[in-house]
Amino acid sequence: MRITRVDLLHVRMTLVRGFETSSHRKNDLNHLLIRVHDDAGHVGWGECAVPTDPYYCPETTETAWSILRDFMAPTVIGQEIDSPEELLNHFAKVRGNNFARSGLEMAYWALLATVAEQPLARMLGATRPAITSGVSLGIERDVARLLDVVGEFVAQGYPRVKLKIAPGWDVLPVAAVRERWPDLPLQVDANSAYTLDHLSQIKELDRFGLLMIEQPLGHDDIVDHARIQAALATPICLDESIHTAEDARKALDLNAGRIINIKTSRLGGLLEAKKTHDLCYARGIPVWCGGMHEYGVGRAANVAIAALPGFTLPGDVSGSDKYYARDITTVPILATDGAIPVPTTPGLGYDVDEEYVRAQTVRALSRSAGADTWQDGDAAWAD
Ligand code: OSB
Ligand code: MG
Repeated sequence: MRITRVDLLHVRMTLVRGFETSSHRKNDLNHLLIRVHDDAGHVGWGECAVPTDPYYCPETTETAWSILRDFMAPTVIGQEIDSPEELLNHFAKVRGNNFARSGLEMAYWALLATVAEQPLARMLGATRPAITSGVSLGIERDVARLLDVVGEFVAQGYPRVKLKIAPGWDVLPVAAVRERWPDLPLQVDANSAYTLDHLSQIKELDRFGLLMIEQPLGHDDIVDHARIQAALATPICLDESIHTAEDARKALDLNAGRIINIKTSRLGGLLEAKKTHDLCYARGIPVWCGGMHEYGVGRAANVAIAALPGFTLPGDVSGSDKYYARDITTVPILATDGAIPVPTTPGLGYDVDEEYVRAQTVRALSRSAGADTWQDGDAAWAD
């Protein structure tokens, strides 16, 4: 198919509940939506779920905006492109910038699935009729509040809970949650807040029967994670350190962890996410789908990829209502008793509420084949 136009939207949304990790607290998100058009009038939506600040990864809303505008989208507009591989080849020279990459790639997958009249999940090779969804809960002011929040989501039927931890907020809150819910599948995520000097503190977490400890050490480390894994009974799960399927292979070869968190955005797209899944599946390594507080478009893609057979652990893909009072799809993506059904309709499986997206849009650009510049504002909303 020929890509005739790309629209780039910066869309702001406010979280229902502020979210605090070891690095910072956030209330608002500034993700980018990418819409690609083909010459037959089809469109595909993608989401670049990039954080506003460079505290989780080096990318930010601003860097993703400029990389997509100047270095990625212009290479595909006007081109005949017949596969995600081919799409990615057009801007393969761009190093890193995986969040930006994944947004454009997702839009192409959505377009491809729409044109092929197939559900995205099936195109990716998914087999599950529903995914099991957990919740990721931020750092709270005190343990009593955390227990209230955990209680709220357990009552909603979420079968697995992840707690954010940091030095000074680890053993105490974990012990309190474990005491209240002795059998709850529970895991923790440090977002790189610890060093090898904290080994004895981290080892204390071993006694709580956690499913895993996610990314305790440096965002760019796999070597020291292997040392810490060797000292722990609890499996280490890698998030920040893994940007490609090759990174996952190297980490697993080094025994830097026993579980991989697959995030489409961090891996630069659904194709690399699938490759990472396939590698782990072949080695018997469990994976689960991580999240970046995606809006409905990115969430729909997460549901699709998480339906692949190797996603044997509950993920961080919760219902829209955990994040937003109103999401950007016409029908919100909801979890019932901790399960989200995998759509069987063509494309993403969820329609975008364009009027609402427009209301939430901070800035918009559109560029058509043949044009040598982007057009501001209204052009992005033309049919
Ligand atoms: O480390 O998994 C993480 C959110 C933003 C940045 C990093 C992470 C997270 C989450 C939330 O844990 C997952 C979600 O519910 O989308
Ligand atoms: Mg994480």
